[in-house]
Amino acid sequence: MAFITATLPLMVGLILLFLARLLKRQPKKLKFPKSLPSFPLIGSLLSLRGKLQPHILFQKLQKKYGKLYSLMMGSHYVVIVNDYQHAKEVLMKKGKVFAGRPRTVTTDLLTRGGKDIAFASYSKAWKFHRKLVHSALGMFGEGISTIEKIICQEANSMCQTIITQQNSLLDMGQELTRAVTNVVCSLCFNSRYQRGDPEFEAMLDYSKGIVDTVAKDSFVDIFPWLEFFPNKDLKLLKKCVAIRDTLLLQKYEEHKKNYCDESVRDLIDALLRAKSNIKGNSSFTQDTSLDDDHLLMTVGDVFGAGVETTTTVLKWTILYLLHFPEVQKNIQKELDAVIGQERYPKISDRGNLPYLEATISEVLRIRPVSPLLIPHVAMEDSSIGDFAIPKGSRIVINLWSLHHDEDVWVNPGHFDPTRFLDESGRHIYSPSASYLPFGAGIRVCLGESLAKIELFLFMSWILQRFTLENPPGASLPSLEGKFGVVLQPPKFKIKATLREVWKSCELSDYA
Ligand code: PLO
Repeated sequence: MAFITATLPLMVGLILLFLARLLKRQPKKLKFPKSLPSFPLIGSLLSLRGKLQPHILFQKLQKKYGKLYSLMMGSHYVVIVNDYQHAKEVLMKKGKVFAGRPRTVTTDLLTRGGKDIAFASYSKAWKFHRKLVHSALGMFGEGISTIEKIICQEANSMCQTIITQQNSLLDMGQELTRAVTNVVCSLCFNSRYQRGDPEFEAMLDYSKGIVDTVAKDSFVDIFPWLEFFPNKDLKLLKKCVAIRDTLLLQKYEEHKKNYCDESVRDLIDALLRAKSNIKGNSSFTQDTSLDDDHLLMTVGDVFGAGVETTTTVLKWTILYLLHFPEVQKNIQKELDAVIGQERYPKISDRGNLPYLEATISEVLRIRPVSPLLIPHVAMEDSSIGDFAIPKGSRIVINLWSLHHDEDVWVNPGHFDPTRFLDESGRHIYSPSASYLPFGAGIRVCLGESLAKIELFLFMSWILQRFTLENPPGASLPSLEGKFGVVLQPPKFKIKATLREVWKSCELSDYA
């Protein structure tokens, strides 16, 4: 009896422990996300009709279906995520599970069936290629000053052009595109374009064609069999991709001819070196190969992404400054106080210009470059929150919803850089986790730091010297974007005037 009394608490404890273990092992009851009505063949198309752009429509549908819901795009099961808790689970916590990419007709055309980085699905080979590009771009990491020099040279050349155009209306889009293109050209091909270069014009042309037709959930991507019917968009995309490929190949051949192991001049050289290292390595496998298609498509990605995204953000920034001249004045006040007129802005000024940094952050919030990111695919059966997600589901992160969430942001539709500043106004801070302009996790934007440096330097160079205004008498350009693979601002012209304080300044040319 005494034995039983003595061991009773121990036994009860053991039984409780056993029960607790058992309960823990019981899988959580998962449910499927609420779904939009869907029909055979057409899927949920009937609920997606109307004039609203997809990111705004998906945001609105939350009211009826909740923050996470599903729909059918033709025969594909798609889950839409509208809040940051679920978004972070997809991108970060379960990043590898959701690292797949869907194959679509248009992206397959652009990337030779997924031989690039951005649109290629997750695989060992993909991981290897991404690492290669990362370190190839990183080789400029030690040479951050090389990048700084390239950007400042382009900023200087752009400012020279603006000076000559002061009395006419200026399409800043063109100038910005050339400046940004030249930065990426230096990094990828060790070359640059002069104003009016026919190759540059051709590049602008094909890139516009690609942006207008690729990866925007067009019908042919939802119903792939449409590929076999006459299709104007697809014809344009094929033509533009062919022009791009000829150009890329030409650069590649030139590089192969002049390649020298000792001096790696740019991304192509770095990839060529990696290629020859791989060949010489006995542990070479299929997963660590780098064939010509992969190399070309990877360069195409870096080049395309480098140009289209940064240019788009710069255009949005200027567009917002036209609408909010007081923000422009504040930035100029800060530039005058920190840099003055004796020298040009440099990277190390970044920490001392919080208002400019806050303005760029706010532009990236209010008009994210990629409002729906690129869709992810579940590589195995999994879950998001309490929802079951079957293998093969496509997951769309609605970044627009995250950045315009009323529960998180005060008056999210309003442009207000000060939301990114602390109370003293002297330090930039992150007011919410519901902010992922570059995505997150293993597929986070490869060019994030380069982009941030470019945005900062170009904007500080321009605003140090010029005031940008809407042409007198003209109505302000719309702030509505056009959805596509990037969210495009409308075309607009501006009047740029050299600032009063600069009229008497003789600053030597940037060398
Ligand atoms: C832009 C047009 C180019 O001609 C080809 C190209 C390559 C990479 C794409 C880019 C385009 C658009 C922006 C993309 C980028 C890869 C990553 C980036 C989609 C289509 C974003 C915003 O995710």
